[in-house]
Amino acid sequence: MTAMATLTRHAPDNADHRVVEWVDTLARLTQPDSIVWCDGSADERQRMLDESVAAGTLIKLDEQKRPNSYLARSHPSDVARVEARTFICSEREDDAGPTNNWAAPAEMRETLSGLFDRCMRGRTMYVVPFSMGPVGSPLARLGVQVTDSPYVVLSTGTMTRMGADALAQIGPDTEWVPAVHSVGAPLASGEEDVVWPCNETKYIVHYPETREIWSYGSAYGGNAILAKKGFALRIASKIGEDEGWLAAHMLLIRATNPEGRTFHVAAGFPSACGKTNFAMLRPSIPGWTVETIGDDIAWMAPGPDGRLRAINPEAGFFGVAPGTGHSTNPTAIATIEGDTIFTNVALTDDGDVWWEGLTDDPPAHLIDWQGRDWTPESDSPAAHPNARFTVSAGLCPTIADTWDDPAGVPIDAIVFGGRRATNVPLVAQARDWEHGVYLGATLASERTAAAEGTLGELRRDPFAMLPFSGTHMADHWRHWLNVGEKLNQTGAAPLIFQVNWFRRGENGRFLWPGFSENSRALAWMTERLEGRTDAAESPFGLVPVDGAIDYASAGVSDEDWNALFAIDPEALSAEADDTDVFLARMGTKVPDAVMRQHAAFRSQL
Ligand code: GTP
Ligand code: SPV
Ligand code: MN
Repeated sequence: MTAMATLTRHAPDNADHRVVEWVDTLARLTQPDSIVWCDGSADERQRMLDESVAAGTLIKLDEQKRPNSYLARSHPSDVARVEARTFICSEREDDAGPTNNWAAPAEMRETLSGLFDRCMRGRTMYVVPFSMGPVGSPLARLGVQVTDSPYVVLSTGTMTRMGADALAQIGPDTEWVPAVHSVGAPLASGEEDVVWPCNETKYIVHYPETREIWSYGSAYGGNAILAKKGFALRIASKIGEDEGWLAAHMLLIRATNPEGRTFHVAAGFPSACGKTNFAMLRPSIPGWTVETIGDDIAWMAPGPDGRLRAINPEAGFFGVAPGTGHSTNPTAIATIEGDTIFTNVALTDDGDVWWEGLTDDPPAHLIDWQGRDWTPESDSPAAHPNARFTVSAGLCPTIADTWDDPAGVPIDAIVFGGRRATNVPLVAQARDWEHGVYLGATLASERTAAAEGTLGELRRDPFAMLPFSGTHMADHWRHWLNVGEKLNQTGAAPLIFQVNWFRRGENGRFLWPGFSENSRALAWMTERLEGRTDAAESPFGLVPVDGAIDYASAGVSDEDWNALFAIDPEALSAEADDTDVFLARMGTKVPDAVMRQHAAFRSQL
């Protein structure tokens, strides 16, 4: 018997033979030293945490200050998603569309076979079965990732339902998404490992038709936790289009008004634009509560009653640390008191963590995210701007008791938002579903540190899905129009809104205080749902009438309030011109409805 065959025999008895054969094939290609089938148990997790500490990949934080928590420091070149190295390899280029990098599948498979050849030598290959969504839910989907990164196994263990229960769901006829990941850093015999192995060459590759993911060279976030953006957005957006449901880069909340009426809201903002914060909103308005269901991804399908029902396919939060503090997001701070893996934050002298925005005053001395001494006089930030925490959703004090309901929750409102210094009002309601799709399709936002690229640059980010669509973006829009039509026929389609917390005044200051005060925009949306308040026409849709939102209690002056809704015809006309260019770039597949809505926008100016 060959060594490899011996290794594969460690597969659990109930493992589906297709999974076993797939693992076997990959083991022959990548030639790891050993194979571990992950069962998702607490013992297994502790063992991997201990091993990672011994290897230097994780630093154990002070047990009193931050129980059962760890710090990881990535390689300085591996700190965010690499959009330029992310590929959608559909059979036809036209199915990937102008917003995605495309390569012919056959060509890409050849490139990847070369890269993956013997790439796990000297390492362990972990086999990581997982369920996106509650195990056994009709809305859940299964996947198996192989990876040579223990950090990625630990992350996937938090972000998904990982282990034996998920594997047991895979029978001979079950669909599952195979995901292959390697850091691309084989070890020669006797070669000492580095703390964060990765490779300068990176490929994050998706084959939407065959529902496969291959990722090489990075261990960071969405590049490597393939269940998340790779599966739950890129592959799922294609599955959703084939099957009639929506995969969305959206948070999910349940809001309860003072009368006890509940509303479910899904909100799509681009990366690092406030989803986690809105998902954990602590309303400033007395009598309101907001509970968390998800902070990044929603899968939404028309339910048996014709209403749109949503699940959070994830099981944890991979949240942005900088800017998260007691005053901005106390719920997140409570969530990460312990049992958290932090990545690229700073280390305090007493074994705790710190990042810009955690406290008003920085500690006098820190070890920065690259392991260097840091003081408030240092001229680079102590934490990387895309530093993150990884923590189980169940630890969030505001988690809704329905967050893992296998049947999902019924959606009342859908919200789009971005970082816009100008033009876009604080809140507006789409006139109907078609107008809402137009608002989502033309969404723009300033670039953040969540991906490599030029910070602050204004770019189109349709549906907050620019880096996450597994299909042609215009097909994505048509699909949303189709789902809306179906909802309008059989049930009630949710109302659609657009928000902007980031409009700026003189000297670049934010006009709106944001965070807890965002509850005022949320309350207005629910009042629109209930038909309790009138709205006024604007080029962006329906906006609050005078007195509908108590902005004075949010500390906002009349002048700033007006500025939050100000219409500058010249600037809007320039924006409409830019939208012309953008829609032309999307090509001939742009639905007529979107063109019609754009013409209507222009005619309003
Ligand atoms: P991904 O996980 O990358 O998809 O991002 P996200 O949308 O969940 O982003 P998150 O909520 O973590 O927010 C990122 C940054 O936005 C943080 O630095 C926050 O401080 C900031 N932010 C969130 N809400 C507001 C707001 O209402 N106003 C302002 N000014 N900043 C905000
Ligand atoms: C995002 O960038 O939108 C994230 C983080 O949620 S990552 O999982 O790295 O994509
Ligand atoms: Mn995200």
